[in-house]
Amino acid sequence: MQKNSIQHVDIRSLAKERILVLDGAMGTMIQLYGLCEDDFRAKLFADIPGQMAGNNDVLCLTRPDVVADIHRKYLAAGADIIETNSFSAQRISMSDYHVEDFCREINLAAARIARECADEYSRKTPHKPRFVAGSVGPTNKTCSMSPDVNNPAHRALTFDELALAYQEQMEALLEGGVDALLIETIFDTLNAKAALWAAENAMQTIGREVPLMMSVTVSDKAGRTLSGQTLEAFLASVAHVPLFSVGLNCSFGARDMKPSLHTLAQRATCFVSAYPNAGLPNSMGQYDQTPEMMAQEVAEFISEGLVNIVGGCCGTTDAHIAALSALVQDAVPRTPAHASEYMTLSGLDVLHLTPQVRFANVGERCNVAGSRKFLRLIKEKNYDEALEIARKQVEDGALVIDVNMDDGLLDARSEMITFLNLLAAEPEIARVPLMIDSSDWDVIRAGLKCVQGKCIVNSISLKEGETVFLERAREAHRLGAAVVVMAFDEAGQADTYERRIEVCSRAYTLLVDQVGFAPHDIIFDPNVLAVATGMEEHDNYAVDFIRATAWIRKNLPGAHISGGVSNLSFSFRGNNYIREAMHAVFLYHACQEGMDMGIVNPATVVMYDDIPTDTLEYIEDVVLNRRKDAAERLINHAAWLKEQAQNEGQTHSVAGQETQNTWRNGSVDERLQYALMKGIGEHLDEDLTEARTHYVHAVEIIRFLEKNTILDFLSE
Ligand code: THG
Repeated sequence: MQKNSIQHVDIRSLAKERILVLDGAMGTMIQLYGLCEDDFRAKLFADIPGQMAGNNDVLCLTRPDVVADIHRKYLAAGADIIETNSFSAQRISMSDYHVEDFCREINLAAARIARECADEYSRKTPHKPRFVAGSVGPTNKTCSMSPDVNNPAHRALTFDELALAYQEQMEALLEGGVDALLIETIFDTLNAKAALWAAENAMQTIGREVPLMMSVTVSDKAGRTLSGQTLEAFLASVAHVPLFSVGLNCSFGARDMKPSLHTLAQRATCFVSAYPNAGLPNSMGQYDQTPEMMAQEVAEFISEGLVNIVGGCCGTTDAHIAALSALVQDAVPRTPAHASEYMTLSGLDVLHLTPQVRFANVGERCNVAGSRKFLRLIKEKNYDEALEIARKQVEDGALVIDVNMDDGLLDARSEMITFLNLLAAEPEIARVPLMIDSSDWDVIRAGLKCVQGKCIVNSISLKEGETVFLERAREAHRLGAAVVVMAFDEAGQADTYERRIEVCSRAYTLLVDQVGFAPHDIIFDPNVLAVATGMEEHDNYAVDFIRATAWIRKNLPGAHISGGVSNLSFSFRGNNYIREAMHAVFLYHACQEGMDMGIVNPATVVMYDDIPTDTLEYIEDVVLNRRKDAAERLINHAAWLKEQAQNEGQTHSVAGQETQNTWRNGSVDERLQYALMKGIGEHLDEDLTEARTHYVHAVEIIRFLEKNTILDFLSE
């Protein structure tokens, strides 16, 4: 282990004892020195085109004296932790100034300057050791939003590109001797996940582990990030990494930060930091909150037990930090929250799978192998309508959406990326977590690298042996996902009770003991296989699944159980009523034994309690394998039901994918209002054509919608 610092105190144990003070703004202080283009440029960048002034990080190379002077001012003001002057020093941002090839040098210098100053003060005040946090900013590009309004699937930056840029920066910071890495001003969680990925790589390469700190900036008073996530959703997305601290910076000053800080303080299992701006910027874009005013607001953070680390962001100077240092004397630090014992997933919103959520339904319809319509739409590249399938599932109550692009005629990887990127731009869909479904690991990996939320991988298994299983499990974990484990091993698919529990318990031990998976992030799929196929050896499939479910619940604590429920009824294709009734019966029994998740059609309308007694008996005979001739009897009964329905001139066909939505039954005005509110484009052509016949001028349609839709919306 490399030893750069003179102090032997661990920042982690210190944070347990007292509230630590982080420094203030670097940029604000730099401005006070009145530097000009020549200061930024010096001899080193004489030949670089464009302007260099404003590129603060290069000062580590061209005016290290100024950077050191600022560090010393913050240390003298009482900062326990100073941040390196490296906020934008990765090649993505530095290429704006044509100095991307200097990133390593800038970061090395940034770390060394800060290290030297911190050590100097640690020697001066041995009772108060000082630390250096390597500053890692968000870059000027985002991984989960499109910069092109005409092409929402476009990304200016990929996860891999960003992770490489961050890794280069972080390796240099670590080599230069930082005590921690601070990933800050996070506005896009996917960028932040790339930073965490890079941090692990960098620490591995350099051979030194340091505490990781993260700080988010919220963009609105509702406490969401710019990329739309709530803070709880954000926490779920980064929960795979044991952080030293998580917190808030920048934003709208301390007062406005408080509600969000409450959320973090309540949930975060690590330390919490807050370093706000000096209030809101005035009309000149300057921050004029005095140190006293700011300290008054931050004092509330402390008295309410919300923080472990405080400091300043834009507009703060050493005077502000001195005021904060005075505040934390004898103050009591916040106690970290207990870790949740439940699976927590996220899209834009968080999903806690507590026991109150008795069954989490995963929408099965965005699957090219499971829906002819979805396959056709993807083949036609009609993504608008493909997205409608996702939207409808969310409207129908799906808590998670499964996405599968495995089809011989499709480029599954590229379709997965396109669809997930498009989905990210639809807040009503993107609010739910995603299940990334493929038999090709490359497709799953690519999918995970497109999504800011905490996803589920569907799936991994022991089919190709332990090495591949562990490799994929580790990668899924590092990318922050929960996993579905199919009951498969080297010998094939587990299709008996004994084989199912054998494979699942082996996988559980490997995941928990060797990969470090939390048991609640493991979902077993003990294989829902088709029954009533005419093959006797299939008759006990559902019974064995249900028995295995009970065993897993009891013996593999914390793990969840899921399955592809529609597989069960493949032999009744074409008879949706019987299929849905079979699913209801299967779920009724499996959920009693602990199945708590399932890939299903969320539009299902058949309820267990509504199935007529005779039909129920035929179906339970099949599902529970109660008699030898069960399948034959159900087939006959199904045929009889169909005949009856036809005679009555009505069908039992249920609200499946192809069925008209009820909102389509309204007047044309109502339909247009609904489409506008929900952003549904599918029927616009026909509806607008119809509306044109009701109004003299086209603009009247807009006036009507403006008036009614907005009012309806506000009164909701
Ligand atoms: N376990 C896990 N993942 C899975 C499955 C599983 N993913 C895929 C599949 N199995 C679950 N999803 C579906 C989706 C649709 C259907 C079945 C399973 C289905 N579709 C209709 C059919 O084939 O008859 C298609 C109807 C249409 O075209 O609209 O039944 O087991 N972990």
